[in-house]
Amino acid sequence: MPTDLDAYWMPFTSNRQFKKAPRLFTRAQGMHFWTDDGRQVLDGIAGLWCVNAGHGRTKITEAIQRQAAEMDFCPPFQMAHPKAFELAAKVAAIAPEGMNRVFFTNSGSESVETALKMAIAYHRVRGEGQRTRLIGRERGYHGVNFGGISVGGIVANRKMFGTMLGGVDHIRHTHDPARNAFSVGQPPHGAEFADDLEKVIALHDASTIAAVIVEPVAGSTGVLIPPQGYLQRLREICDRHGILLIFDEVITGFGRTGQPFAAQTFGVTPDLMTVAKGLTNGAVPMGAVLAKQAIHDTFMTGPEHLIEFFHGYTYSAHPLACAAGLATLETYADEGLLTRAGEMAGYFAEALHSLKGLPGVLDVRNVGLIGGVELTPVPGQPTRRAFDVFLDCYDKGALVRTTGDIIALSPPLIIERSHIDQLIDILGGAIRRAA
Ligand code: PXG
Ligand code: PLP
Repeated sequence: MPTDLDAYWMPFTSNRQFKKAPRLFTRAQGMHFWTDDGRQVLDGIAGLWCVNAGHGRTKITEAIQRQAAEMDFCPPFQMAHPKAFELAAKVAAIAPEGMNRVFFTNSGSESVETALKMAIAYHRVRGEGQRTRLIGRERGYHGVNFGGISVGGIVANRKMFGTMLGGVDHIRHTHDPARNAFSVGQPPHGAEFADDLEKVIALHDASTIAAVIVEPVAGSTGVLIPPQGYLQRLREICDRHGILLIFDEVITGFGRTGQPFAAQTFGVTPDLMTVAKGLTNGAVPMGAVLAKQAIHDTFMTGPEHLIEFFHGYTYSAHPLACAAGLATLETYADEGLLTRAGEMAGYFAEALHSLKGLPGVLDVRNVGLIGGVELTPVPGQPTRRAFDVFLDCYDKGALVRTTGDIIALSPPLIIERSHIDQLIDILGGAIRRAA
């Protein structure tokens, strides 16, 4: 245990509570973390929805080590290194049809900012510079930078930070427990929530709107699965009005829902897609925006010596990240991990839904290897019950994630049935004790 815990201001953490009883991991392998006092903890959330191939994968570790020794850094503006092109091509190869242009960032938040800017600039390049509005969704999470919190719909992430971006509006979320509680997989009711977009378009006029951004499955805000037909309807409305559709696949990308991307699982292709997390198995920070070729090509006009898109990061396509990404995609391919969530989904769903009927369980929802369990809040103390469950699970040897009074599960895609049994057993016990 470090002696001085003061200097580190922890992100999205109850700092004072944490520092009174710190939870430290010092080692990770496969499905597990180990605490500083040597306890093994089953990873129920793939680190933070990112370690899809499990921890400590030798191929990835060695690729990073080799790259660090060979070339630590390469400027990404007006210069490049081979692995950046190789990784972009490999990502494009598993992406939905036609989404074959890849812009690298360093996180999901940066991917979101990049995609929003790309959408607005795209319309301007095509002579529709008045299309500047961005439409998000209630309960959306798109990272923590200003664009992302503006289109995002989580009040706590917004209210402290002033007026944010102008020209942003929101459509309603799709959570409808009255009709859809305990749905297995995609809930049957709610395709019509997409029609909210028509209302927003009628209000602002389509000619002012650049893009709509949604998570195919809302993760951070408590695992909201898209109702059957909902994403299709959003796609149709966007097409009808010349509005770009952005899928934020930071959580759903790289196999989480049973296909490489949720766009493929749900059969709806967006125009732009943001990814991060699973791109490098969490081993080195990296994100990306995938664009339809036509969008990319629209920028490729004018004199060839001019920069086409005034945007980029010092660490875009960082060599260590590219090396990690290539080794990660190889690992996914070698082990069939990009479709494994589909194979495990049935067993996972059955185990998860066995929690129905436990005291305080309001809803259970799932898709692929994503699970959500919504609990009744302790009266007057929202988030308390889920946080108690989180602490209890950690004590008993399982890492889960909470948001509000919802428990989220998103285990590494290498998970075996025995791990699922253990995870649900520990979670069920904690829910009982928290009742
Ligand atoms: N978009 C989506 C859909 C996300 O889920 C981001 C953007 C931002 O990514 P970065 O890499 O900037 O964090 C995310 C991140 C949770 C949790 O427990 C989820 C995220 C991050 C931290 C915690 O739900 N998602
Ligand atoms: N701030 C300053 C002063 C900079 O010079 C730069 C990059 O050169 C940045 C911020 C942006 O940093 P990054 O490219 O890592 O996002």
